[in-house]
Amino acid sequence: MPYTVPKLTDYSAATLERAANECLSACTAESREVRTDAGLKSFRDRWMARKNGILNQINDRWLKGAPQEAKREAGIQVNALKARITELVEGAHVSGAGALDNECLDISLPGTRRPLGAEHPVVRTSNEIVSVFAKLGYSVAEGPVVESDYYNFEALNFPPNHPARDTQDTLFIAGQQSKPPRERLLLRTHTSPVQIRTMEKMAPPVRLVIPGRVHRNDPPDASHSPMFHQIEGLAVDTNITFGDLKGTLDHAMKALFGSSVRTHFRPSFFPFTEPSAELYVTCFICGGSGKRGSDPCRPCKQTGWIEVLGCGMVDPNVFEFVKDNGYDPKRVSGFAFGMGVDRLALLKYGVDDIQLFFQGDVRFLQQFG
Ligand code: 2U9
Repeated sequence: MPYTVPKLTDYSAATLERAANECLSACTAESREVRTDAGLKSFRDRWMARKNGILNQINDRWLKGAPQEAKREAGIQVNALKARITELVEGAHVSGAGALDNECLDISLPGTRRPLGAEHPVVRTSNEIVSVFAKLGYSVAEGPVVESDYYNFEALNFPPNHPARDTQDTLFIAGQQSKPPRERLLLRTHTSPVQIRTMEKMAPPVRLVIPGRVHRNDPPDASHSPMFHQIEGLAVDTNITFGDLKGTLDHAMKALFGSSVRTHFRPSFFPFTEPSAELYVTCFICGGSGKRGSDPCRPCKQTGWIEVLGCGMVDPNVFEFVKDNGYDPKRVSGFAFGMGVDRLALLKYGVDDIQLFFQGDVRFLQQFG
């Protein structure tokens, strides 16, 4: 006989407890008899339905029906009972043969493939470059993407109205006008601030390689993205020379692009290095001939040389900002370099549109799996 809610003859604690236990064991028994999904639904409705569910009937008959002096005890018992019943009903599931039908797994069906994915080509290129310098004893440093004007520009020898500031088209954080210029926050345009922060904390000698995301207010096109990745490096010690710079970078390029590549340094200018240079390597696509078979080599624009990075001797003015921590330009010297990782990944993987790297299109990315 299915359970029905009895009218209570008296509202003593003992009677209420007995009635509650009787109700609970009835619900437990019924929950074990659920064989199908439909059965589960009708079981739930029978107990929980807002209109005329058993729990509702208990409310009406036992709570509302209780005399004033028994209301408190009845309330306690009924609420405790409702909580247990609710737990039971929500925990109920199809059991026995029906459950098996539901639970039976056709192992002949193909499994759900969980593609593992792979390292993003830009990340892989970045890690390859970092590991070349790590093998040379360089430590990896990282820092905040939201930087202050001081660390992104001033401490790097960009005086306040230096034209290079706007060439770098900086993305400033809004609502900073009230702050002193050097404290204004911006999205870093290079990872160089990390070198300054590190030199403030670490006395020389220092060997650093700094990978990271940078931002410039550049309109996105096939070779520009407002967000891209850089790797910069810094070596400071007593009498570091331009020769050390050339030797280190020549070794690194051979480690990255093959021992046959040759390097070439062309004079250049950066506010934070003096003298400065751009480093070219023989094109690792056409081997330096500028030709791929009879076709012109596009990556090196038929020059046979590919520009990889900018570099130079750290401008002594930069050391002035960290002099108190042992970076006395009369006692130490250093070299630094910086490269755009995404551009190298484009060349390395023969991709001709940087946007493809950031659109998250798995059909494109899984090629690098
Ligand atoms: C300190 C001192 C010197 C970092 C350097 C470059 C040259 C450079 C560009 C490469 C491609 C930026 O992404 S890019 O457009 N960077 O050419 N960066 S020297 O010089 C420093 C950095 C920090 C304290």
